[in-house]
Amino acid sequence: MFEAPFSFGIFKRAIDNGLVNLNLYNIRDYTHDKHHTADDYPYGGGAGMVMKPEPIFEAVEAIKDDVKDREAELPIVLLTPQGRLFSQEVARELSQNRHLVFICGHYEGIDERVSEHLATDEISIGDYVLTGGEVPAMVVIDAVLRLLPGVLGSEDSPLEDSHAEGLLKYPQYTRPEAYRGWKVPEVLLSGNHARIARWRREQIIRRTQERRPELLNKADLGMEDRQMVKRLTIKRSQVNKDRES
Ligand code: JCQ
Repeated sequence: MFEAPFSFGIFKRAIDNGLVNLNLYNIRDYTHDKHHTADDYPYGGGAGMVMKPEPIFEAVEAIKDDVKDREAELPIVLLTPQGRLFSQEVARELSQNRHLVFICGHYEGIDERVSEHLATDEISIGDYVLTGGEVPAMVVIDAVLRLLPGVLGSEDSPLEDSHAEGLLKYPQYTRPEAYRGWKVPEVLLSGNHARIARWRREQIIRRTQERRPELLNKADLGMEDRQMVKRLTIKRSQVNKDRES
């Protein structure tokens, strides 16, 4: 499951250039019985199986032994719907570590002693249920890797992402100038860079207010942006009034 996403493009290059290392540990390899049993019935009854603690503890202990760099902290991140919600801010925080360990659960859940006594961090990528922690781990790894120096060609481009500053991106266009009759906004062809910058900023604010209003309250906006929010809010309430009448 982990091979394909990191075998192409930017991440492949980062790995080939030695900027990052990804090591996979199979929890089943740390079982001791003939059938490599990693799960068992839940105490107290109920549907589904629960992952046993011993192979997970032993796998993580093997990782700790393999990590030579004893000075560095070793966060043990458990991907679970019960974790704190993942965000760009959490990605930035995780990206400060030399090493990260991700535990991917499966089945109906993991024995609670893993979260109590082994994991140092529990992260959820959102309020939905998946069949395992692998895809969430890939999401987190993707978001963290692209923040590491040198992983994206140009070193400072992650900061330019509008989601990095907590707002949605402005609409983007490339050639052709008209496609099936749909024209690129005239302002982008004007060559007037000040006008283009103003238009983009207005689009950012407008779309964020329409689609993700909660992001606007969190973002720390400059004076001009706050004035733009006010203007758009007034315009919108006027539009609504016109509709009602
Ligand atoms: C992560 N949002 C959803 C599935 C059990 C820890 O135990 C389990 C983990 C999973 C996978 O994680 C998610 C998830 N963030 O479903 C079942």
